[in-house]
Amino acid sequence: MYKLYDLSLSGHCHRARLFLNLLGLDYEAVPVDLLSGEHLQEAHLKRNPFGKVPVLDDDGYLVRESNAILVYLALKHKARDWYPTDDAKAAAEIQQWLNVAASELLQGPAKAYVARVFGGDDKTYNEGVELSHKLYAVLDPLLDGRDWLVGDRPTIADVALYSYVSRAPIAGVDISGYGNIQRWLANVEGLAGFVAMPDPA
Ligand SMILES: N[C@@H](CCC(=O)N[C@@H](CS)C(=O)NCC(=O)O)C(=O)O
Repeated sequence: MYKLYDLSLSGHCHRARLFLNLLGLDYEAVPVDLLSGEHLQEAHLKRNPFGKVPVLDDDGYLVRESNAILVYLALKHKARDWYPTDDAKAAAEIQQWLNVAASELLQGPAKAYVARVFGGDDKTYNEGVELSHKLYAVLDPLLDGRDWLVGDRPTIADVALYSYVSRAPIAGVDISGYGNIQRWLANVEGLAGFVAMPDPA
């Protein structure tokens, strides 16, 4: 069975948990206590020298980086609909969104959420909010008339973007003006196997 080294309130970890659940795969979530610095101790640094979660352990083979976990699981389980690598255009579009998840999504929505939930100064939080709106102003029109980011089916692009965008209300980012984004979030939430990210206590 897979082990996922995990932090329940992390959007990166939820990204991995969500896809494991959407594929109906069994896994054990192993919490890593970032507050006590467990991610910087030797045992975790052996799993991920960058000291981050999530890390997927597949019978001793370790996959770090949430987007790499999505790719690994889709290929290993031949989930071609989720990651159609035989379609050059679809694969390129998915890669574009994985890059957005690692850049614009991280710099905006993830930054605002982390500052709100784990504590961050006003400057960091405000930058996160500003860059969230910058991203959403691009994303919303791209979703006009579409149910999914790539093609006409959900793919790992949707999984990669979902977690932090869905946390906008908790991050204090108003998404009421982005109707297409709200509709797309609901589409992901309607998928069989969907699991929500927990709210902070
Ligand atoms: N690029 C990484 C980012 C993961 C990440 O930033 N994880 C955070 C929790 S949300 C973490 O482990 N932070 C610990 C640290 O940076 O020291 C991924 O996609 O997996």
